[in-house]
Amino acid sequence: MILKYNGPLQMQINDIAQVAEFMWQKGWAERNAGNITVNVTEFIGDENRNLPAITRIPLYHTVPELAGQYYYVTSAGSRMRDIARNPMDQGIITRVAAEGKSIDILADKDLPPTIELPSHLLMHQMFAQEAIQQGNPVSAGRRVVFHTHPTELIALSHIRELHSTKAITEALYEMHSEVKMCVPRGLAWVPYEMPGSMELAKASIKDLKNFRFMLWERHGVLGTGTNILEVFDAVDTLNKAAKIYLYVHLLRS
Ligand code: 2HA
Ligand code: ZN
Repeated sequence: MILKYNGPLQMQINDIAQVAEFMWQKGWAERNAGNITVNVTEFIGDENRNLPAITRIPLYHTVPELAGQYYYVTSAGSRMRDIARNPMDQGIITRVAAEGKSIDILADKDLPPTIELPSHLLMHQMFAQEAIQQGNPVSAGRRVVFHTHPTELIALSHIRELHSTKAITEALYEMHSEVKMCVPRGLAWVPYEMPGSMELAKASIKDLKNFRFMLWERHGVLGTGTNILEVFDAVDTLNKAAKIYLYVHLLRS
């Protein structure tokens, strides 16, 4: 059996491809930088629900709340510019198996998922708990985990005076009035942890309830939300404010 690309699922995959293209064009995706996971359960359709597993991958951290949820996941080492060209050649559709102890790769190819998958699933688990608490289905909550390397925001993460959620948020709000409307809760500050580590995931989880976006010191941004294009737009707006910050400080120096 193969995945059937119904309209809604295809549109989700098209949006992911478009965002991957934007990331590359903006210079936020050098080499294999960045990764994306999107909960596509609402779009999978009856025709794909029972696809057999190509491969089963055990999870060290079980995610029982996510059992039966479907995700698009970028593959390990994939380049955003390649995902843009062919998102199903560099990414996979997965389903979390019963009890949340493993994930099944369903389509199209047997590719290893991003090494960030355990940390992304930890975040999706938090979104699921959030949705369940509010009496909503898991897939109706935040669906997107998006990680990228926006140059100017990373540059700002080197400035010591900006090393707090309050300081970085206020600096960006002051630079560009649009940011407050687009990211009303602000940008959470996360001190340096090794890329890809569970320490980084755990440090991020702490603020994920209250914040949708976070700045990882000397590394990049993590964005979450319901729609990947909106998540991208918010990161783009944050990075524009960071760019203005750098211009203003250049002009003043
Ligand atoms: O997946 O950006 O932080 C590549 C990365 C790791
Ligand atoms: Zn990264």
